[in-house]
Amino acid sequence: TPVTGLLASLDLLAISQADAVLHIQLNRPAKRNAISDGLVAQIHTAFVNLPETVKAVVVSGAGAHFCAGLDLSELVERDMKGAILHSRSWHAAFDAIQFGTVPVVAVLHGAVVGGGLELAAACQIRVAEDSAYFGLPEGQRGIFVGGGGSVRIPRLMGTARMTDMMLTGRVYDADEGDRAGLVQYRVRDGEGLAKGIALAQKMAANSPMTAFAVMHALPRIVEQSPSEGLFTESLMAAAASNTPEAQARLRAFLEGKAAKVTKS
Ligand code: 1HE
Repeated sequence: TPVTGLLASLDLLAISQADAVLHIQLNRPAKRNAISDGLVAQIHTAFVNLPETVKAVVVSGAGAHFCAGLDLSELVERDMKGAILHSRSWHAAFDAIQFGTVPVVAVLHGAVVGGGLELAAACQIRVAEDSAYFGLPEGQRGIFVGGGGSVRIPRLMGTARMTDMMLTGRVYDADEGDRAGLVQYRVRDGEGLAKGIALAQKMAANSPMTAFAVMHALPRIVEQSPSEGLFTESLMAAAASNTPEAQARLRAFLEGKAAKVTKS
């Protein structure tokens, strides 16, 4: 169903909602979904204004590619302050994804390059179709990542692999990206959206407190010393289990009313 209100007026994003899952599609196919200043602003607006009925989001790209990265036609010479603020506007938008209200699945096909890979890296789950490929052409363009890539991408694939991609222009195909840790799921062409929606539906059915803990506590615990991390974990565990929803879910399992853990 089309979304009404503020989100409906975002012309660079096509937005629709089915039950608790919102689908946000980058919608500049003629420019291979290159991220202009306007698109960064709309991504930020969308993620800080998600309706309360939304419990998970799927992000995909219209046309033959997920995203060609920074809109190079807007790469004007800026003074130091302006350039930093430009990069910070990307950080704000992608932080609104990573540390937002609900988990996000990126469905990747075709080019996932530069800022497109930075965007994908801010999402919790990445699904790659056969056609997906990953590159960081900033090296060829004479620039550097500015959308959080140097923080997020090494945490997925390791510093050595990212260094190689940036210095040699190496491009990873979907299987290589999978093996390197860039994505969690690999599907055939045309199957990404259905997979992304199915995963989003599973995530939407979780306790909101669990989703919150995984999104907001886990990445921070990973940054802490083991001693601080263990203590933060205990605090988060205590907060999560002391909710009526957790109590009801535990009771349901003990009464044989909840699903068991099974293979696939
Ligand atoms: C663009 C952009 C763009 C396409 N900015 N206009 N990103 C890059 O260095 C990637 C540059 N793009 C490409 O390598 C290719 O376009 C693709 C592999 C993504 C797609 O190829 P293809 O053959 O399907 O399309 P195309 O013919 O190259 O492009 C179609 C149109 O989109 C064309 O414009 P037209 O007016 O001639 O039709 C292209 O100019 C335009 N287009 N990509 C502007 N990126 C916060 S820092 C982040 C830093 C970065 O992201 S650097 C990496 C930038």
